[in-house]
Amino acid sequence: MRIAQVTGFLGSGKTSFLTKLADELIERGYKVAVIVNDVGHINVDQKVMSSHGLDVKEVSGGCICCEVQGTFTTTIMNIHLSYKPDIVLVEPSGVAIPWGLKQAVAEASKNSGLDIAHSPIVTFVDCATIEEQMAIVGRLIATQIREADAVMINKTDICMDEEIDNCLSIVKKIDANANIMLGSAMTGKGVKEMADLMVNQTSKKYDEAMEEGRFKEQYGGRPNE
Ligand SMILES: Nc1nc2c(ncn2[C@@H]2O[C@H](COP(=O)(O)OP(=O)(O)O)[C@@H](O)[C@H]2O)c(=O)[nH]1
Ligand SMILES: [Mg+2]
Repeated sequence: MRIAQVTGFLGSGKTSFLTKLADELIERGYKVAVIVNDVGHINVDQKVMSSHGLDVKEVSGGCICCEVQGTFTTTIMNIHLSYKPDIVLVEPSGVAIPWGLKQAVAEASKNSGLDIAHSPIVTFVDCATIEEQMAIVGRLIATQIREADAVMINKTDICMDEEIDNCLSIVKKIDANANIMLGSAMTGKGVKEMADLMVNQTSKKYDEAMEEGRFKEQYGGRPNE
């Protein structure tokens, strides 16, 4: 079983894109399940995805990466037992960071005894609003970009070439080596590319010492401290 997780701020297009991605993977013959993690009360994403006939499980009560690892393991076990998917797509809350997500999967893998492969973590960026978002939640977005295995610049369908170039340079300034894809959940641009990535590659291994060092550098302490 494979787990494919995305990050990206609220509204960047994760749900819209994952719905298209799931269709593509199903077309390729994979059995797909979806886990959404919502910190709010009404889970819109789950409704959208269920309406596409996807098997959606919800993990609520906090962010997957810091508070609900126990629940996450149970959910993954249950999905495995009841549905036996090839790929589980996970959309965490908008504040999740890749380090936490990798840790959650590593824990789930250890606790469940399941052999879980981890697809590259893709961070979604909203090309149309990146500038405003950087001004407000810049540090979070920078962390999401820096720790991701790949970055999807989404909503390119509504952006001019200059806006796309500007977004590219913002992302490259944060991580010069970022593996960047351009996409649109609206037109389906980038869906096949992301499906290839999810199916054929694995996430860089989670390295606690390195990640902690990096976290300290950025935030001056460890998470939950
Ligand atoms: N034009 C355009 N709108 C998009 C695209 N992806 C998502 N949206 C819209 O952006 C809003 C937020 O999308 P959603 O998938 O819910 O974002 P999430 O919060 O990251 O899951 C919705 O109104 C979507 O219809 C895209 O590629 N192009
Ligand atoms: Mg969503």
